Amino acid sequence: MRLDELGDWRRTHLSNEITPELASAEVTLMGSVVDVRDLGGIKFLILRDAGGTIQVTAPKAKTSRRILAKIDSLSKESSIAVRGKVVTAKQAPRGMEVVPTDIKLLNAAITPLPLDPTGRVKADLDTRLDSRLLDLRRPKTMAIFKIRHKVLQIVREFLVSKGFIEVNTPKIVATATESGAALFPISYFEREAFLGQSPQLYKEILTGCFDRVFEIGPIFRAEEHDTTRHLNEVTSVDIEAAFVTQEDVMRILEELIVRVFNRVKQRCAGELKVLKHDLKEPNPPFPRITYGEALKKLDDAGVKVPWGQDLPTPAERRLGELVGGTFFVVDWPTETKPFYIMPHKDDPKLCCAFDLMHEGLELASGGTRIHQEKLLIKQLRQKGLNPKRFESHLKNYRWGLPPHSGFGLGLDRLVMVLTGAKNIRECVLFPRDRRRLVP
Ligand code: AMO
Repeated sequence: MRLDELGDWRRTHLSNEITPELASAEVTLMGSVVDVRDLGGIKFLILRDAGGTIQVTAPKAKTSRRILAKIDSLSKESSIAVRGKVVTAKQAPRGMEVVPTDIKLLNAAITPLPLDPTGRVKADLDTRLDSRLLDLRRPKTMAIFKIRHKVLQIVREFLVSKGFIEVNTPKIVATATESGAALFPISYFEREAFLGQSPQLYKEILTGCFDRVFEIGPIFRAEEHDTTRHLNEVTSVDIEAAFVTQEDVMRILEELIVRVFNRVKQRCAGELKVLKHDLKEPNPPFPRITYGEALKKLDDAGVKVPWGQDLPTPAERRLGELVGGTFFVVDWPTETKPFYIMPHKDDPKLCCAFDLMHEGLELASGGTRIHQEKLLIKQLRQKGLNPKRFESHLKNYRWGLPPHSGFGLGLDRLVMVLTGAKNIRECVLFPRDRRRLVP
């Protein structure tokens, strides 16, 4: 099929900008072919662009043979440009339609497609992820990523308003930070390096100059599990603040969560409707239960978790049912949490760490950090880590690093609960899991 050049054609309007005031105006639209229908005397072409869809209507009696033939030649999802006149039409889905004066086929899509982008033909998630571009043209998938985009804006607005500075730290690193989470080794010239598990150590150091920092970036976890809530590359919203404790950052997190739910409800009503998701806003203050209380509740419900173990996924789910809604788990065993978490002064078996749970899903974790070098070295040794390997980090503690606290919030999981998605893969453009490295 002969393709046309884009040439000097440029889009004048998006489909959602075609309003009654534009009646009789000449417009140029650009997008993809959703469908072509022939209803006897009229040919209809539905065009989709970033604004939505619009009907292009070609009455056979008034349209040139060349344009009619062109419409006939268009396969679904082909990339096109349409020049035409805006006409008011009560029967058209938007009340307005465009009568074409010229059409360009810019790139043709194959037939049949591996996936139906209207979403009418059901496909399993793997098939959808294999053809992600087509999947992303489905209204429901599109709605998830529009919400994700808004969440990022809301989070940035909020943190900046609280005095946080956005930073970017290296993702190629020399050491582990999160005990329990495995590292991805990479070859770094003649040395071994790793993909960063968390910006943890960098964000802590940066409190020594910027006072309050946040980073939204990828974290890598070489974990084998294949669940609906874990991936090997995720985006985390990390914050760290000087001169505050766990209590203060828990309040910041609570305010942030409430803000995000509220603003998404306000600003993404259309997307939530497409997703048929009735978003329930969590009520502050979020209840707090201790790790010990959580284990007791689970034990009473017949779920045994040995003291000192992190909560496995089934226990998290059950705890979510038992407590309900959004809540904090505090007073974790020191042995369960990473080396940088401050042990309780009176009872060093417990530490100043918290997890934020939402309906049985861990959304965030954080705590008060150790800011004294001696104690940090002791904790490193206790975790079986060699302080020598952390020398470039430890020296910062000799330069008057302030007391500080922070948290890491899983963006993908947050988007899951905001959109009602049951699988984290729905909320990541190109997810990375145990089996998937492409697309
Ligand atoms: P943690 O390891 O708990 O803490 O990670 C923080 C949050 O990131 C998300 N997350 C994940 N989401 C999906 N798949 C995964 N494999 C995965 N791993 C983590 C979760 C989790 O709550 N440095 C600390 C944070 C801090 O203390 O500031 C850390 O990385 O939502």
